[in-house]
Amino acid sequence: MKTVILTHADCDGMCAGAVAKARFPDAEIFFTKPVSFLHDLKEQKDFDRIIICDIALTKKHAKDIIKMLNKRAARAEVLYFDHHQLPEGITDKDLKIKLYAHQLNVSASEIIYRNYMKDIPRERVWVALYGAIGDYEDDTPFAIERIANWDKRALYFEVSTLILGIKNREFDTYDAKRHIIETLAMGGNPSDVKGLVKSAKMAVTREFEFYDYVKKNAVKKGNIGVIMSLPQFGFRGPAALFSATVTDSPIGMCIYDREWHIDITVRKRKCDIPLNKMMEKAAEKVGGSGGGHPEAAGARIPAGELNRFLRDVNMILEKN
Ligand SMILES: [Mn+2]
Repeated sequence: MKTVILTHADCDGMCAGAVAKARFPDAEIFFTKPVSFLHDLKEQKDFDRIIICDIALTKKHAKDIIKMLNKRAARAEVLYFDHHQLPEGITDKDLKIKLYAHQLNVSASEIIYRNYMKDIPRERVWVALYGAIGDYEDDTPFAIERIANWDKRALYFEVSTLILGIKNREFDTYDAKRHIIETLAMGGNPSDVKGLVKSAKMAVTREFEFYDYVKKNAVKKGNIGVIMSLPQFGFRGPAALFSATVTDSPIGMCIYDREWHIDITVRKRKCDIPLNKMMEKAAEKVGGSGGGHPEAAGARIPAGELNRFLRDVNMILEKN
């Protein structure tokens, strides 16, 4: 069967893709993301088996995507592994495909690994754990139990190599990421990928330098630490977190003011509200959209709406 794996290009997506590739070694790998999922799916016509990992269904495209997947399911085996919140009005039952394995608060890597674990080497669980740690979902019963089977310091070294290593442009291409997935699928580790450890070291050095930059430039807006328009690539999550840390705020945001819209990344230190819900609510109020995970989320809002957006987020924080 001609198989294609459509996955996300972040750590969890790559690891989920590697589990799929371990199960179906001849599969081709394509990267996609929620905003281009519909379009990318249209391109993948000639496959008998379509495996999708770690791709959220967006409010805007969910209905069209589901329609297309259900149609594809007549001719192809469609398997979808995901852990993102479904848009309102959509339920798991709307997907009439061979398998829709969907669970919140569990990494896509864990979900797909649990599905294929009987058919792949036991040690591939490492890949699942890298994905789980990468998405801050290593506190599930499954992940806790499995991490205890191995030297977790070695696991953290490997997952850090992966997460930090792909923050450099050298490894931010789809070809480089495909090579990493192939390595992991065959039983290699991130540190086996030539140049990845060095790349991770460069990234972590920049990350510490970068902390100094955030320390000097972050401002506190109500209960939010804010850092604006970073000069560097690939640090939006840590930047958001550091801006909370240095301003002693419960949450922090890294904000990019673009020409037509504003991109926001948010992280939390101590806050009980799920960040994805918070972003969705506040962003929609100003005509934007938001989402992600409870611990790590983002939003895109129209230009000029930043102050109103921050005020609304502060109101949500105060009410809690
Ligand atoms: Mn994920």
